[in-house]
Amino acid sequence: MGRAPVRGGFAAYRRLMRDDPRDPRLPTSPGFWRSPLRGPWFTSVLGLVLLAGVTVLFLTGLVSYAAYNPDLSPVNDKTPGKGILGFYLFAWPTDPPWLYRLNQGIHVTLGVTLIPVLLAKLWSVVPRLFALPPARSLAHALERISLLLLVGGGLFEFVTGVLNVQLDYVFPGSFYPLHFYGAWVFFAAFVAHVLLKAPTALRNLRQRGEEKNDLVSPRPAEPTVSRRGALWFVGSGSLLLFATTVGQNFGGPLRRTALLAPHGGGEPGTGPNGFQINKTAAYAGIGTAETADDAWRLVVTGRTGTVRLSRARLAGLPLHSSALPIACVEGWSTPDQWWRGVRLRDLAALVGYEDDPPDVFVESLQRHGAFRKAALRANQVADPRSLLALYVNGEELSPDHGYPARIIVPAAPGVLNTKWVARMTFGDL
Ligand SMILES: Nc1nc2c(c(=O)[nH]1)N[C@H]1C(S)=C(S)[C@@H](COP(=O)(O)O)O[C@H]1N2
Ligand SMILES: [Mo]
Repeated sequence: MGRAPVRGGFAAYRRLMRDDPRDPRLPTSPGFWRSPLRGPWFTSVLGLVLLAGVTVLFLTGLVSYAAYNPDLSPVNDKTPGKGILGFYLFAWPTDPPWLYRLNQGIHVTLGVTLIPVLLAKLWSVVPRLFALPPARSLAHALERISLLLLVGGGLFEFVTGVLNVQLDYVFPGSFYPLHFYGAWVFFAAFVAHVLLKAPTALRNLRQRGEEKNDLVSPRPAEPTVSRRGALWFVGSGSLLLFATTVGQNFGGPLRRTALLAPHGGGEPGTGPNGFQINKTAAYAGIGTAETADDAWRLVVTGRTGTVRLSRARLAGLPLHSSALPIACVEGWSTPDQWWRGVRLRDLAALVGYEDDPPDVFVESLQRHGAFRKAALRANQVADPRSLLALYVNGEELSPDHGYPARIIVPAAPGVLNTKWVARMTFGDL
């Protein structure tokens, strides 16, 4: 009993090597693949959808990476070995304030929506994965290697992306390099593939698939659905994923439609602090003793030395309001919240930078975790909407949203909006 599969496997292997690789019982044979849906038209339609979609994913991904300002300071840089792959980095702007929210919303929502298209595309060409001989010529060998990078890279990017969005930090600290380097491998193979295949794909579309190719089964089974029907099926799957994901880009009732958005983290509850929480105070190990008024001091260092400010002193400084969202790399974002606090550039002025705010290095009370410190660039410090917030929506910050004080900067990714701030060091980084 237990040995049967082994012998079966061995027998199959012998058939493959000695007898006939065209035996239709083997996946190496075209006759093994019987779906009448496979063919040039079906593959080309899906391929062209992916051509547009993957290009947008790649570009929004690169932009998202630039938003971390990784070239500013090693603490922001999750991929220190990137070398020339960081050629395009630029100083992330503070306008429009919804820039990161839009970019990352598109990246994650589109990525999730394309999953059925990717799977259908892979299914449509799977016979080629098994085709023998492995290579007919050097050119054919190179093409197949590039296909392995394409398929492997594509699956890798979708899987790491979905895991990061759904399970948060399954890759402690290493999601960024994996997803970043994976993206370059995938996209390089993707570009090569597009250059090779796009002319054929366009021709196939014009000819409505009348032309035959190796994807067409030589002994097709009875169709149970038309090719158009199958495309509708894939499209409906995408639509369903879209409809159950897109709500995480919004607040209120729309957020509740995001059935596929991650759950089980901090429950936002209701009231002024009732918007999405990334890491709770409890998770970050922030206790009430260290945030109490008599214990907590903000330590600000700069050109003229160090000042220590109690929360009462901070609240006595000129306070300003700005309406800004929180937008996380994981794709969720909140609508604008009303933050109130001290301008970052006023804090810079306290330590000797009256008219020329420099970069700042921000540290949290939090002792462990990748996001307990971040660097902000001079343009972010100088923006009058950038605050060390004490209040949100007319109330004290809740512990989960960063009490006693948190950073909020327009257009920046959520990770730069450090919570439970303890120390700010101004000076060019
Ligand atoms: N100290 C600290 N600050 C932090 C984080 C953290 O883990 N620790 N998470 C960041 C991330 S990734 C996001 S998206 C925002 C979320 O802010 P919110 O929980 O108030 O919505 O906080 C940021 N600030
Ligand atoms: Mo985040």
